[in-house]
Amino acid sequence: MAAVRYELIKECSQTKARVGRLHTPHGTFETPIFMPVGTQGTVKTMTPEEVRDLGAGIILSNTYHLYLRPGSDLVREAGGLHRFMNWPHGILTDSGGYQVFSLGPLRKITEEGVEFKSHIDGSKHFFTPEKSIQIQMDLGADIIMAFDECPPHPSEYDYVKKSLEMTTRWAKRCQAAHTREDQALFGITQGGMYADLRRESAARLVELDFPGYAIGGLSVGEPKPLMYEMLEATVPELPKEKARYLMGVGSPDALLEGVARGVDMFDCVLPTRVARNGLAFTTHGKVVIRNARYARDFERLDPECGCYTCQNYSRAYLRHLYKAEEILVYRLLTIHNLHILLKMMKEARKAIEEDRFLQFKREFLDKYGQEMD
Ligand code: PRF
Ligand code: ZN
Repeated sequence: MAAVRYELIKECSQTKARVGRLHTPHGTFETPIFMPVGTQGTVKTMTPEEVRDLGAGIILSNTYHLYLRPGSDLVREAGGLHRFMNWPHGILTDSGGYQVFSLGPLRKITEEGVEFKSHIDGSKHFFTPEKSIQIQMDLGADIIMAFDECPPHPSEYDYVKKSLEMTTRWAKRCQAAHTREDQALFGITQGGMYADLRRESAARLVELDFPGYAIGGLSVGEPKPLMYEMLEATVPELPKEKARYLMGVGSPDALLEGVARGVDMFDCVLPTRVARNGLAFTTHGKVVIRNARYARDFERLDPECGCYTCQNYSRAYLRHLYKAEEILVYRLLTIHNLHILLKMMKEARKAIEEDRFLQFKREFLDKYGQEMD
């Protein structure tokens, strides 16, 4: 039996939304799912038990960061990332492609791979598809990702076409290098903001028969309606019986729009990163806690939220902590943002199962508000 298997449970009658189960060696998770990000082998400010108690089943970590520090050989020596970080549930590692490409002038791309300079000490490194897979085998995540190129936005048609062709060749090299049977290697579709290239990228990858497919190259600065259009071009090319993963998307509205278009998995640093900048996602939209209007606001952060933070602390107190740079506030807002997203996804799954997802999405977004970018 394959290490990771997607089981389709129920389809929405009005949208492409679906409920499924993702079976992995470290547990079975109901989809659609949001995966909190633990870039450096920790979901910042949270213990693994806290992340688990918030309802997360699988988290994402990064090849690029763990390779540079502490080193993937060290993590392997520790018994793999699950044991090293004390997280016995699901882990997905990103291939490093996206992180390396985000380095801008610090990197150089060729057919063989990508040369880059460490953001930590400036040392030179070379990632190839084979190297990314070797590192991800050392880290030992349940799901690992192919090494891809994510073109910047905007990019010319010809560049994106050549890029996706190279990403396809790299995907094949990743498959050849991957030998661990207790891990699943997912392919990553690209294609920029061109619907025909999106379809082509997906079709080429489907020929390679991956156990799951990611949709990469989105949420790179394009307006949300354009991202939704690209999802609509990609998803129909992907097989129904495999999991679909939209990389780097985590705002509440984009999650629901992604689910409506047939996406099963999401990850994003957004909820945890903005929490550390004093921003909370609430049922009624964003709350910027440092705002002077909350100075004497003794209401709960979100009266409709049942999280630890909202049960115990006022906006005024959270604002005070933030202004005083007290580290507790980063934890409290991280708890809240993760709770809101994980609970929203749980409710979305229930709504799909009861075939009222469209109504659920409409009601949620009416309250929360739509964002165009
Ligand atoms: N490729 C990889 N990781 C990613 C992306 C991608 O295109 C994105 C795009 N938003 C986020 N993370 N490998
Ligand atoms: Zn809350």
